[in-house]
Amino acid sequence: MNQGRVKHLMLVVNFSKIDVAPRLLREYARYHYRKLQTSSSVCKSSQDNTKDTDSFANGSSAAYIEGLYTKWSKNPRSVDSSWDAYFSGKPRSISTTPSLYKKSEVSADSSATKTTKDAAAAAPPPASAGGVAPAAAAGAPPAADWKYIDDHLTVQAIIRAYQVRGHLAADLDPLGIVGPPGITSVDGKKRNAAQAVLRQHYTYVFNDLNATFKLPSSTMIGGDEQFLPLKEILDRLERVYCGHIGVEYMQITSLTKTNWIRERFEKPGAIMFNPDEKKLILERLTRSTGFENFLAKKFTSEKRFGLEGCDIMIPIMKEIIDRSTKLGVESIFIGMAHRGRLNVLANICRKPIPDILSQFHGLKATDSGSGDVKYHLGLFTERLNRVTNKNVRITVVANPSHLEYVNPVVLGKARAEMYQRGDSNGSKVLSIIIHGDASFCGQGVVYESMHLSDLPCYTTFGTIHIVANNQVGFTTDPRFSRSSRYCTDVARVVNAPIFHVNADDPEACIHCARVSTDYRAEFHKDVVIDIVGYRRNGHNEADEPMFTQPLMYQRIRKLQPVMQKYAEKLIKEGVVQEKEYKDMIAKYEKICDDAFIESKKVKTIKYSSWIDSPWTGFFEGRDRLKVCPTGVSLETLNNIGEIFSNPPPAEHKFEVHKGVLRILALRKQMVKSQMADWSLGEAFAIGTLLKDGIHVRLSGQDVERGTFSHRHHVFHHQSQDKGRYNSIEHLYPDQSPYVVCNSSLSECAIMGFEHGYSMAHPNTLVIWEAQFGDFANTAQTIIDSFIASGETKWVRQSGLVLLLPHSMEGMGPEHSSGRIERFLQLSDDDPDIYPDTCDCDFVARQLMDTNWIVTNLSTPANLFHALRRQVALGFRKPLINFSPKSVLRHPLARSPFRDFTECSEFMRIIPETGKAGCKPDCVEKVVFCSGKVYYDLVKEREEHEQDETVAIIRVEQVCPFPYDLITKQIELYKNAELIWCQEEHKNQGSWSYVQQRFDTTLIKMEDETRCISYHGRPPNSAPSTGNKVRHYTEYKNFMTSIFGELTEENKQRLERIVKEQQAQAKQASSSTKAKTVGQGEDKTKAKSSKDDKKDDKKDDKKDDKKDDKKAKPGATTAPPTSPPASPPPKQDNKSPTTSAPKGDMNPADKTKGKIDTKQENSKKATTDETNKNDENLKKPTK
Ligand SMILES: Cc1ncc(C[n+]2csc(CCOP(=O)(O)OP(=O)(O)O)c2C)c(N)n1
Repeated sequence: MNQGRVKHLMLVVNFSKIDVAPRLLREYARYHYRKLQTSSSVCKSSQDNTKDTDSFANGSSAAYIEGLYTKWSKNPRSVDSSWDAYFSGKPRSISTTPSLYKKSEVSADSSATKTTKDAAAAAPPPASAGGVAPAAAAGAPPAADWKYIDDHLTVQAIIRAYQVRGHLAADLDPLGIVGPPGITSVDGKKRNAAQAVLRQHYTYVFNDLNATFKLPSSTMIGGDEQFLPLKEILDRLERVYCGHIGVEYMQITSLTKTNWIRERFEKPGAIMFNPDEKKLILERLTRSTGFENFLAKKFTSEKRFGLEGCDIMIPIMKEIIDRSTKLGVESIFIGMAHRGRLNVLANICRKPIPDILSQFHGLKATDSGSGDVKYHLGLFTERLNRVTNKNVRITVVANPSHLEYVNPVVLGKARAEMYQRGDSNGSKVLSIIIHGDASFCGQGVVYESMHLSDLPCYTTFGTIHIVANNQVGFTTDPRFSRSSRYCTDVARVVNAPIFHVNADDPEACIHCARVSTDYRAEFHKDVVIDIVGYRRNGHNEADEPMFTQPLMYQRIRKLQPVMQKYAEKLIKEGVVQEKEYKDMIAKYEKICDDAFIESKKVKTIKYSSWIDSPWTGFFEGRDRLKVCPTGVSLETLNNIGEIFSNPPPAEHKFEVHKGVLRILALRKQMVKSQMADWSLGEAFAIGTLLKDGIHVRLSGQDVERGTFSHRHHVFHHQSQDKGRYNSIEHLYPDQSPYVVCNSSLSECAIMGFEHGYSMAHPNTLVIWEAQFGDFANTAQTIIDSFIASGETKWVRQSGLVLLLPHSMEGMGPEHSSGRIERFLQLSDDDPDIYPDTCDCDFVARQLMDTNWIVTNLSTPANLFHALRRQVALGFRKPLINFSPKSVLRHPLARSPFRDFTECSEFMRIIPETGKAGCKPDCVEKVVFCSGKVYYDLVKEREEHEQDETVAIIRVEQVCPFPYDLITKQIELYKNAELIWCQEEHKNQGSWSYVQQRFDTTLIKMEDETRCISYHGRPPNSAPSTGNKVRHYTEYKNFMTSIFGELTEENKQRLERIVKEQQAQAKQASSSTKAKTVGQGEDKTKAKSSKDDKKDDKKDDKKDDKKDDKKAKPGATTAPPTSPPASPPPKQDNKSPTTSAPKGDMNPADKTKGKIDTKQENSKKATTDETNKNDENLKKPTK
C-alpha cells in the first residue's frame, strides 16, 4: 500500500461528500452495522482500546484517513478490518465467480488471481434491503448470482455513464487549460473518466479490470464481439467518449437517433480516413491558414477577425458542403458573424480573392447605398462542386454587427427557398449557421431561433450549427460569460446532438462534420458541432490579448498551428511528403499574391456585387417606376367574398363553431350589400394576390384567428382533433399557396424569419403581424439592422409588411402604441427638402427613394390597395402599417366594393368629403390626422356641430410624406388654421415627423403667415396611461382644444340621440335573436342539442348586455353619434379589444338594424375616394 492509494481513497471519500453516497460505501456501512449487531459481544470483549473502530464507510476527511493509514502501517489490526482490507490492497469489488463470468484472459498472472481470491474473501457480502445476505433469504437466488447481476448492472451503468457524461471528460481543449484530470487506473493506464463521469461506479473501475462482461445491447463498442474484458470496455469507451470528441447526445429522447449516433461513434473503426481523404483535409487546412497568414502579412493593421486557432472550420464546412451536395442538397444558406467570414467567402464561396482584397483598399463605390464593412457583406454564388461534380448555390447572408441576429433571417431565407423549390423536407436546401461561443450562449435570439426548428411553418428541416469556439468572447472568459457548462447548452432544448471536438484534431473534426451532415439528412433535425479551439490573436488583429488573458496567450504563443501539426502527423504516417506539403503552401501563397496584384488594378467597387439575394430576371427590362394597377374586377371580389363568407363545403362535413358561423353570415351579408369591413378588405388583398400567382404568407402570434378575433382564416373542426379548414386556400384552382401560421411567442426570431423569407423571392407577399404593436420592440434589432437599413447597407430589397396594431384605447402603456415615432425617425427622407412633385413619376420615385413606407390606414380599401401595391411596385420596399384594433369593427371603417375595383387605387391622403369639403373657403380649421383618431374627430365634430367649419384630412401614408397632396390641401383651405391632431403623446406618434415636413411645405409655398399646431396628448415617457380616467381626460382635453366645450344645445341634442340609440339597440337585439344567421348555422342548429340551445341563450343574454352598453355614451361603435373609442370615466365600457377573444361577439355587427345607416354613412365617406384625382382635391365633389 502506498501514499498514492491513500490519495486515491481520499478522492473517493471526498467525492462521497459532494455527490450521492457511493453505493460501495453504503454497502460497507451496512456490512459493518450488521457485523456489529450480530457479534457485538465478541467485539466488545475483544475490543482493543487503541483500535480505531470507525469503519471504512465512516471516514470523512483526508487527515483522518491519513491518520488511519499511519496507524494501520504500524499495526494492521489497530483499525477496522475494512480499512485493513483496503490498505492492504485487497480489492473489494467485482468477484469473478467462474461459472458466471467468461474467464478473464488478462488476469492470468498469479498475483492477480490471488488478489481476486483475496478480494472475494475480503469482500463484504452484498447489500440487501433488510440487512440480511440475499442467500439467506427464503426463495432468493444465491448471493453469487446477485453479485453477478449486480456487477453486470454496474458495467452497464458504467457504459451508460460514458454515453451520458463521457463528454465531460473529453480532451477538447487544444490549449490543455480545461482538460480532463487523467486518472491513473490500477492497471497503470491513464483514463479520463473520473467521478464526474462515473459517479458511484468510479470505485469499481480501479479494481479488477480483467473480468470479462457481456456487453449490453445499448452499446456498439464491441462490434461483432459480445464479451469484452472490463479493461477493454473501458479503453474503448474512453476512446469514443473521452478522446478528442465529446459526444453529447443522450438528451435525445428518440432511441432511433441515439442508436444511430452510437453506431457512428462507438462501432470499432467508425472514424477512418484513407490517405486521399487525409491529404484533402491538409490541403484545405493549408488554404484556411494560408489565407489568414496572407492577410496578416499584407494588411497588418486592418481588422479582419481572423480564424486562426479555429482554422479547421473551413475544412469542416467544405466537408459538409461536399457531403450534402452528394446527398442531394442544391442550395445552401450560411449565416455567420465576423470571425473567419472573409475566409469563408474566399475558400467556401470562392469569391474571387481580388474582389475580397479590393475591400481592403478603401475604394469608392459606384452605386448608391452606404455599404458595410467587409466582414459583414453578403454573397451569392453558384458553382460546380468539384468533389461531387454537381452545381451548388451558396448564399452567405449579409450580417449586421449584432451577433446571432442573422440566425432567423437565414432560416427564413432557407425556408422560402424550400418553398420555391418545392422541397418539402429539406433535402434540397440546407441552412448552416456559424456561431461564436460567447454569443451563442449569450444572445436570446439563439434560443428563439432554435425553437423554430421543429415548427411546421418555420422548420428548415434541420440546421447545422457550427460553433467557432475560441474559448473567449472579446476579452471575457467563459466563466464570466455563461452559467452553463457548454456554450452550446441552448441546443439541448431542441434535442439536438452536440459534438464537441478538439480543433487541433482535424480527423476528429471532419468525422463530426460527416456525422452531422448525415444526421441532418437522415432525421431532418438540428445538429451542433462545437469546434473547441482558441484565438491566436486578440479579438481583432490590433487588440492586445495579453491585457486580459495572459496565461492563455502564453500557451497560445507556444502552440503550433494545426496545419503544421497535422502536416507533421501525415508526414510521419507517410501520407504526404514534406515537399508535397511545402508545395501546397507555396501554391496557395502564389494564388494570394497574384490576387493581390490583380486587386490593385481595381479602381472602384460596387455594393451590388455583394448582394445575397439576386432576383434574377426581376429587374431586367423593367420600368421600376411603373406601378401596376391595384384595383380588381367586381367579379373577383364577389367570388372571393362568397368563398370567404362560406363555411367549408358540405362534403367536408366540417363542424364549424357556431360563433364563427355567425361571423360568416355577417360576412355574407356584407358581400350581398357590396360593403367590406377590415377583415374582408384584407381577404380581398390576399385572395387577389393569390389569384395573380403571388405566394402570400401571413405569420405572427395568433394570426390565424386574429388577436382581435376578426380574421378567422382557419376554422377548427369542433369535434375532430386537428381538423382545420382555410377557405382562402380554395379560392381558385390555380391560385398560389397561402400560408397563414400562428407563430411561437417570439417577435424577434419570427420577424427576422419573415424578413428572410421576404428577401428570397420578389413575387411573394410576406406579412408579419404583431399581437399588439408595442411588442415589436422586442425585435428592435431586426427592425434597425435589417428592415430599416438592409437595402442601404447591402443593396438588398424586401417587401415585408409589418402590421402593428396601434391606437390609444385606454388599454394601458403596453397595449396601445406601435411606436410610430420610432419607425418615422428611422425613415431616411430628408425633412428639409421639398421634392420635385412635378415629376410625373413622383409617387413611385418617392417610394423607391425611401427606406420604407409607413402607413396608418383608416379604411379596408386602402389596406387592400396598400398590400397589393407592395407587389405592384417595380421594386420592393418594407411597409410598416399601424393597424386598427377597435376600428376593425368600426361601422364607419368600411369600404364599398367599388373602392376595390379597377378605377380605384391607394389613397395617400383621404381628403374631407363632408360639408366642410364642399365649402373650403368657409372652413376655419383644417385638421390633419392619421389612423383611428379620425373616427374620434368625426364624432366630436358631429357632436360639436362643426361639420361646416372643420375639415378633417387623413394622412394615410405618413412616410414618404405626400408633399404634393398636402400642399394642395393647404392651398384649398386657404383661410383655415392648420392643425395636426394625434391621439399619441407629443413626443410620440407622427408629430415630430410631420411637423418638419409641414414646415418645409409651407416654406415652399412661401406661406409665412401659417404654421401647423399640435393637438394631442402632452409628452410622456410611457406610451399611454393605465388609468382610464386619465386616459379620457387627456382625450377630452385635446378634443376640446380643437372643438371647444360642448354648448348647451349640443348637450341636449346628444341626450336625445342617446335615448334613441338605446331604444334602437334593444329593438335590434330582439330582432337578431329571432333571425337565423346563414346556411351553415341552420345545419348546425338542426343537429344541435339542448345544451347548444342553452349556450345560445347565454350568448344572447351576453349580446343583450353588450348592446345595452354600446348604446351608452362612450361605446365605440354606434354611428354616427357614438362617443369616443376612449371610454369616459366610470363607465366599464369594454372596448372591442377586450371582448375580441370571444370570436362570436362582433360588436359592430350585432346592431343589425343599423347596418343600412352605417352603410349610408360609409358610402358617403367613400364616395369621393373614387374621385380623388388631383383636380378633385382642388374642387371637392358637391
Ligand atoms: C449583440 C452584440 N453585442 C455585443 C457585440 C460586441 N462584440 C463583438 S464581437 C464580441 C465577442 C463575441 O465573442 P464570440 O461570440 O465568442 O465570438 P468571437 O469574436 O470570439 O469569435 C462582442 C462582445 C456585438 N457585436 N453584438
